[in-house]
Amino acid sequence: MQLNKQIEVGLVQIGEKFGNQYYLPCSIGFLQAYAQKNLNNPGEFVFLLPIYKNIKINKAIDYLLNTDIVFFSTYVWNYRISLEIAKGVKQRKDNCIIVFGGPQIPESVDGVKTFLRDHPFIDIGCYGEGEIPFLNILENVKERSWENIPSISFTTKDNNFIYNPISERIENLNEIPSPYLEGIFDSLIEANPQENWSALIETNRGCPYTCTFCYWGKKKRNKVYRYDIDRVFKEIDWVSQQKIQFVFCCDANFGLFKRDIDIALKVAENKEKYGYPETFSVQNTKNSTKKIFMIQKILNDSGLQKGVNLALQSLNEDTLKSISRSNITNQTYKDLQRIFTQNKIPTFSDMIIGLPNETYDTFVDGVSKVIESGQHNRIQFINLTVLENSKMSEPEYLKRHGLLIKESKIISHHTSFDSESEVHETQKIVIGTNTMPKEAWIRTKVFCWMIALLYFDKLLQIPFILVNKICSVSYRELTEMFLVNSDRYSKISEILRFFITKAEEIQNGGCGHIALKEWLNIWWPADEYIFIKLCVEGELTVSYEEAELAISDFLKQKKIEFPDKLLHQAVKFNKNLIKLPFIETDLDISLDYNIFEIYQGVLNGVDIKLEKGDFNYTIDRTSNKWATWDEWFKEVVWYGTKKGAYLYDCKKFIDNNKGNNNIDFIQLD
Ligand code: B12
Ligand code: SF4
Repeated sequence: MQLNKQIEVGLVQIGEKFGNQYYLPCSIGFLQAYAQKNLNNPGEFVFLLPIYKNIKINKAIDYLLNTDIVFFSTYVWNYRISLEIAKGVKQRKDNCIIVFGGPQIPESVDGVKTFLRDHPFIDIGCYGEGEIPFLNILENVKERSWENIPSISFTTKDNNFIYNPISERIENLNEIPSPYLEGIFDSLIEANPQENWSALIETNRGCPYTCTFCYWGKKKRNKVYRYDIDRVFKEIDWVSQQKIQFVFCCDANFGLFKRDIDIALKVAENKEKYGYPETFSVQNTKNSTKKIFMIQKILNDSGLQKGVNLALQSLNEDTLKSISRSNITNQTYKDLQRIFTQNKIPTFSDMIIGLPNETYDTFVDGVSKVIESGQHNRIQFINLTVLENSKMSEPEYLKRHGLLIKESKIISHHTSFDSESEVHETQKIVIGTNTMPKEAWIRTKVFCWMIALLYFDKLLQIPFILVNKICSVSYRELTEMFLVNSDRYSKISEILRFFITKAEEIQNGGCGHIALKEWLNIWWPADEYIFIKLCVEGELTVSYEEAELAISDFLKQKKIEFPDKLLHQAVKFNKNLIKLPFIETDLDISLDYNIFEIYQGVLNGVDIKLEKGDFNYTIDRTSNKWATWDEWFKEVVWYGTKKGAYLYDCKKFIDNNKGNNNIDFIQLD
């Protein structure tokens, strides 16, 4: 390194494209902002614009070849591509210093030692908060002396491994300047006018909980430190002025502090005033019904959030204990579900497949209960992954719970199928445990896809709700009817076999999604793939016939009294409510039972009794129409996925519209 020349600093934080947007590379921005404020001689350094997206590896290497030092910000989604770029830079310029940081860098002595030995082209691995080490590395770059820098490990020239313990966290976060307000991203935005940026806002750091599957769930990250509210407000103004549509709040527990209500109000006020941000996505705090409700009401009323994620992960007490979440009560979940339903704010929930001490039975019973407590929009079933630095990644924990891990490709659903991607990122998926052996994991996974298809994609939600309400057949039993291979239901059996193949594929390292060029060229989750296939290939009718037969067989076998006509009409009604393209008319429909009222009652948490009579409805199939399959794939299946908004609106039939050209009529027998 020439001593009189400016030091060129390369920055890499590769993010994924969500829709048509990239996140501004926030983490690297924090580091640069902190260094620029605190460097003894900032003029000695030139910071290149960061590489923020997946570009060709050679292009990235060429871009970095003049640098003296390159910092990589690494997460599970950009780890391998970062390694490839770093290796290439080092091969072509061996005096360039390579530094890796971010949650992907092991914090334990053994972990980081192996990491550095496995990747000899990396000079320094940095764990934990990065501001102080980043600054110190730059201050010492000319001498290359890293001995006194906290939170890093490196190998000396004579091949000695040095581990410097992780430093205390920064208590006064206001010492870290805001990358947004300091203009760190201004030239990046200017240089890339084609991009539609999203932003991340951090109002505090830390999480008081200790969930074993989470990077944050460690004692050293337990204390929550806050930024001054003025600064947070100024950042919100900045994103509004930059016309940023999507903002994600990094806080692990939004709503933990009373001031979070003021923050939500400020974002809502800005949306009203400037039109931006359009969306503000937060992760709710736990155990605080009132604050969560108030915040979500503000966000939903202002259109900043469309639906609330009520994450619960598992309902099984033993599981909650073993993942250290027993202090996060499911009662809060239930209360919130009820309040949101009453206030007509849509919710969806997360449940994780493969957690310790979970069995097939506990998991699917849990799913049933979540639906019964009011979740009719969507449960997102998430595969458990083992994250670096989490409690779960420790050998003793893995052994104790018999976690079987498969390294498999990371492919997020609804992202573009990119056949030219040079590197595949991978994640460690749990595909079996002591209590859920591999076969049981497959059964669980298949159950999840089946209930997603039948219940949350709304194919059979109406008959399921009726049978559950009138005869107390659980949602588990209703779904398990479709998990039987039988010649009598060949279509259903074909779907079942497909799901089993996809689950096996995950156990063998695949992703379980399906991408088709002619279906928007994006990755579809297996249930949505089947939903589309049935619609596109005109197979809905036969599937509904089989479904009716399967439910009827089950009820007879169990000697459960349920009128055939009621079942038939519920199935047919449901079929006619499925949104489809190319339809130009509304549909009037006559039923002999108050099926729609009962259905709506359950969705809204109101008890309505079954009645026989003359019930006429109009299905509104013309307020929203889709003229091509592509439009329908996108607007209905993809964008509607979280709420499972796959059914048309329907209202009680008032005028006698029969004979009107724009309305068809069917009488169900
Ligand atoms: C915002 C966020 C997202 C956003 C987008 C992130 C993005 N693409 O930029 C969304 C919502 C899309 C997302 C999704 C996911 N996320 Co996320 N997400 C976060 C979150 C909440 C904030 C990250 C952040 O920017 N924080 C603010 C910055 C300043 O902190 P930081 O990134 O940790 O950086 C500091 C240090 O790590 C360090 N550092 C970072 N880089 C570098 C580089 C150098 C050289 C140095 C020295 C230091 C350093 O210094 C920084 C400042 O102190 C974190 C949790 C959290 N609160 O941090 C999880 C987190 C990053 N996500 C995580 C995960 C697992 C995911 C998912 C895979 C979840 C899933 N199962 O689907 C998906 C996949 C995303 C994808 N495919 O891109 C994990 C990552 C663990 C890992 N080893 O990578 C985290 C840590 C949460 C967890 N559960 O443990 N996520
Ligand atoms: S999962 Fe959420 S609550 Fe649990 S430790 Fe991680 S951030 Fe905290």
